[in-house]
Amino acid sequence: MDLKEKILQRKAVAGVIGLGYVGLPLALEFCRAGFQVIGFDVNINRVNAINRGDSYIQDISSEAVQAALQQKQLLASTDFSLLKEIDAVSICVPTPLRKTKDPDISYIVAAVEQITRYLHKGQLIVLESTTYPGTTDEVILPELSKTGLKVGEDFYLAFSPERVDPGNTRFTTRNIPKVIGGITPRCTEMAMTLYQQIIEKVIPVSSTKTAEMVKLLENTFRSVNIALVNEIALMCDKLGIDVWEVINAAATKPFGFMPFYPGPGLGGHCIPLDPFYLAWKLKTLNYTARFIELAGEINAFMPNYVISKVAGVLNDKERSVKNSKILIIGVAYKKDVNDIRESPALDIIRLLEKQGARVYYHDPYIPEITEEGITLKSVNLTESLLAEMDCTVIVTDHSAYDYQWLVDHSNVVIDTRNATKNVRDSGRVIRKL
Ligand code: SAJ
Repeated sequence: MDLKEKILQRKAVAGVIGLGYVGLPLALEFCRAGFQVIGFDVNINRVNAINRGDSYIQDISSEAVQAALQQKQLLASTDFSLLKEIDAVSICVPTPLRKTKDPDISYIVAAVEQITRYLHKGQLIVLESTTYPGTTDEVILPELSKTGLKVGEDFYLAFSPERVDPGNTRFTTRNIPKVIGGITPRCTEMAMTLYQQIIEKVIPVSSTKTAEMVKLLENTFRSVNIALVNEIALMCDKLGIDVWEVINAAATKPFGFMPFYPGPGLGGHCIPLDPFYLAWKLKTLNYTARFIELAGEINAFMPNYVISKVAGVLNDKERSVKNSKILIIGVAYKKDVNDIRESPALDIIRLLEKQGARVYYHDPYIPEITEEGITLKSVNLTESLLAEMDCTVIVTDHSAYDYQWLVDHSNVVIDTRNATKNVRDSGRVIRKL
């Protein structure tokens, strides 16, 4: 029976390498569609948690994992030799940046080395991790072809960008359209057949490079537009204009405009990093991606701008940053998520501590921070604590906060997210970005 038939008849065994915020939801969608699924991860704690029925991913309930286990459809393992049982494998591993802002595709390479060891006829491999255009056909294909098996005939290879938006309950793996580009048309067709079993809308494109570029356009679009609105915020500050009022009024335009909002900086494991995969690739082709570089500079400057606001309000009270008590409200990289990766709050804390401030933070999702040089625990948020603080800085506007209460009991508030837009004036100083 050929792979297509196996997929249609649910006889294909699906594999997912990398059981994080992309891989685990994907694995469960394959289970829900009736496939046998083996999830691979190098982290034994994650593997054991899944096999115990415990979810460590915010958007996935433990009950959903238990249901898949009870149906005997899901097995997690660190044993990559089980790849010999797999008919279709999706690679969902991290693609971070090195400190030099160069891509780190070592996780992809490690996964592909394992796949190559067990590659067999009729297998489909789909890379989902965000990477620079050319990774699939310049790095992965040569490795797999060392086996002597022929792509498009003996095995199939495609790229399909992950589009998971952490914390988004409206758009999930199942209903987010999936772009797919194969090395050959048959590769595209096989990958389409697989993903059509679990995702409502699947969009073919003409090559793996095209599919890789689609994702980078999506996230570069965000990074550049966020940087633009951050610069508009800097201009409005100089002009004495409320940037939030400007954006909300501009957003009444029913066409040709999409609102983005200024903030304390750019966080997360996608937007600050993905565009630099594209910039790096173009550098190898002697081209400078100027928008990406400029957006990176402006977004990276925003934590410094927040510090200047803190210094300004303290100065008005004839206090220095040094030895002042500063409370950071919300440290996750965006509202209502429990992820602190690349969060601008980390830069703000480091900059304040460097200037001798005594920094405290509260975040309902992040009990402690143990990032480079920062070891802090989330404080107990009380009226007396707020009264003790020289300045309260709202960095991440989690929905859980009562912003009226926060403002009423703080001495002075710096609001980097317009979270206090509905707060009744209690005479407290509120500085907005
Ligand atoms: N941010 C702003 N202003 C904005 C929007 C975001 O300052 O107007 C900040 C956020 O606070 C955060 C960073 O930018 O620190 C990134 O925010 P994001 O809304 O882009 O959220 P992410 O990083 O979770 O991006 C994901 C991406 N999903 C994938 O890469 C598959 C992105 O493509 C989605 O568009 C985005 O979620 C989304 O729409 O929420």
